[in-house]
Amino acid sequence: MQAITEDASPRSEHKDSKRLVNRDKGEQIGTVNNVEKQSPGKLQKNIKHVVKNEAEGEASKQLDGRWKEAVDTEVKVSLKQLLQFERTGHVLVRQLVPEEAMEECAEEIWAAAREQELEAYRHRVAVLCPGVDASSVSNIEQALAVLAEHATDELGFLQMFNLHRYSRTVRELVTSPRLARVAADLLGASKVRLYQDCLFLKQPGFGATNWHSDLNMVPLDTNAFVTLWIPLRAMDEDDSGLLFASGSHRDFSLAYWQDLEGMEDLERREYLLEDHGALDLGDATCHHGWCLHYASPQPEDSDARAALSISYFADGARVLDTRHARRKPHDEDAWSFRGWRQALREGDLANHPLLPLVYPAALNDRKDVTKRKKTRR
Ligand SMILES: O=C(O)CCC(=O)C(=O)O
Repeated sequence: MQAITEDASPRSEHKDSKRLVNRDKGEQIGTVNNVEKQSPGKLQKNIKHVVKNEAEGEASKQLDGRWKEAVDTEVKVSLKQLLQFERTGHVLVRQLVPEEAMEECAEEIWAAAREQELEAYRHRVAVLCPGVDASSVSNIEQALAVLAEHATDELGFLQMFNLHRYSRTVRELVTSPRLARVAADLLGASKVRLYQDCLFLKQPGFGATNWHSDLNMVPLDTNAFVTLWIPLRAMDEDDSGLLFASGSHRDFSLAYWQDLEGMEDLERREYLLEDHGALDLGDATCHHGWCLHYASPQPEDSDARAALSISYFADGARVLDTRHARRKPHDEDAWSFRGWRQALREGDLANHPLLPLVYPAALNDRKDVTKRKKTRR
C-alpha cells in the first residue's frame, strides 16, 4: 500500500513505494513512473502537442462571452449528491460547466498555463530537490536535468498555481456564481471564499499522484474545504482520473490516533476505493478537503491530461495557530499561499483580497488581481 508520509512531496509517488491494488476492479492501478528517463525533447514535444501555441491562444481572446453567461447562472446539486458527498467525501457533478462553455474556457486556461510552465518546473525542483535553488533554473531543459539528478521522488505532475491571477477568463470561471454555489451547497456554508486554483498537468508517462488529503497542505484551521476538479478535455477510463477512499474524510480516528507512519496502511482500514469513470468535457468531481485521493499514472500512449482543481472554504476559518497543533501543514503548496499567509498572523481570520469571498454572489468581493494586460480575457 502506498504511504502518506511526511516527505518532500505528499502527492508524488515514492520510488520505493509498493503498488496499490484497486480491490473493486481487482487490478493494479499504481505503477512506477520513469519520466526522468525521458528526454527533455520528448517532454517538449508532448507539451507542444497538448498546450495550445501562442497563435491559438491569441484566438481565444475573441471568446464571444457566451461561456460567461453560462457560469453566471447558479445551479443546485441534488439532495442525492449532497448525501453522497456527506457520506463518501466525493461526488460527480455532470456538466458543472456546460460543455460548450468549457471548450471556450479550456483554450484560455491552456494559454495561461503555458505562460506558467517554467514556474511549474521550478516549483517541482523546489519540492523534489531539497538544497537546490529553484530560482537558479532558467529553462525547462535545465529543470529536467536538475530533476533527473536530484529529485527525491518521481515527477508525477506539474502544478500551475492560481491561473486566475493571470487570466481574466480563469478568474471569472473560478469565482463564478455557478461554481461558488456548488461549493457552498456541498459545504453547507452560507459564505464561501476561493482558496486557490491549480492546474494539474500530467504528460503521457508521468507517474501517480500519491494518496493525500488536501487539508494536510492548507494552513487553515477548518473542516469546511472542498475541491472541484475539472479536466480540460473529456477523459476516458484509461486517463488518470481521481480515485477516492470513500468515507476517509469522516475517519476522525485515522488522523487522531495515528502518526504519519500509522496512516500508511490504508488498506487495513477497508475503505471502498471509488472513481467516477469516464468524464465528458465540463464534468467535475468534487472532494472534501479531508478525503484521501490518488491519481494513477497517465499512460504513455495517451494525450496529456490536465485538470483545473479549484478549492473553496467556508468563510470564518482562521489561519492555523500551530502553538498547540499536533503537526504543521505540509508546505508543498506554499508557493500558492505565501502571498496572503505572509500578510496574516496565526489565529487571524482568513480574510484577504487573495482569498476573495465568492458566495453569495451579492457579497462577491473578487478583485481584479490579474497580472496580465486588462485587454486579455
Ligand atoms: O490531478 C491530480 O493528479 C491531483 C489533483 C488533486 O490532488 C486535487 O485536485 O486535490
